[in-house]
Amino acid sequence: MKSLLTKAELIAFETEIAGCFNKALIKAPIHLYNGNEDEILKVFRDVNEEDWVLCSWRSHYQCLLKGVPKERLKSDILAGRSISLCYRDYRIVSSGIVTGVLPIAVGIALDIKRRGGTNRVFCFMGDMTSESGVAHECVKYSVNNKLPIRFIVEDNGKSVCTNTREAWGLGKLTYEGPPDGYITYYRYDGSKYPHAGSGVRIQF
Ligand SMILES: Cc1ncc(C[n+]2csc(CCOP(=O)(O)OP(=O)(O)O)c2C)c(N)n1
Ligand SMILES: [Mg+2]
Repeated sequence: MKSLLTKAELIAFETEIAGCFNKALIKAPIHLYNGNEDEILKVFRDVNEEDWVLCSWRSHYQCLLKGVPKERLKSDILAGRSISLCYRDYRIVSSGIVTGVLPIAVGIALDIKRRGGTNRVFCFMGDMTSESGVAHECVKYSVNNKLPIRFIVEDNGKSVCTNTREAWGLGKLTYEGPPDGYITYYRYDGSKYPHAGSGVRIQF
């Protein structure tokens, strides 16, 4: 089996970054993960080196699990790049724009299919992103054109401070449910960290 970082190592990395942020060492936004370690590790057991991983503004775990060395990642975060970490050499693309990476993910998957490649695209998105028109178009296009892509919907119930289900009048999210070949959905409790930062108001 592939050797991935452990749950404890993932949590320790975010804890270290939270500490740096609270000491005002990072003069840019950061978004931290907590509570989704078991689920994201399960996803990454299926991700290979040649696969592409597309992420949102919250992507430290994906970078670590795709193989970006901890020190390189930390130095990029300290340099203010946490919300848009991109590593061509590790096939990772992230964007701080809500839905920004979704059409890019679909484009990469279409290119792989046209070239007859065997690698795949893994595209992560939050619950609110998953209810956007862009997400619905991207999933529909990918499913109907049988693209080599998997969408991972990470549901923390919120978009910043807005309750996603209340906002849309939904009892259940559109893609909520067991894995179906194109969508992997999981719920996690992200309440340890606020939407951005790590809980302490920093004066630079
Ligand atoms: C186009 C655009 N609109 C608004 C924002 C501000 N914004 C950043 S994250 C976010 C919440 C998205 O919620 P969700 O998709 O559930 O992701 P989560 O952060 O909860 O993982 C919003 C509205 C943005 N970055 N880009
Ligand atoms: Mg959310």
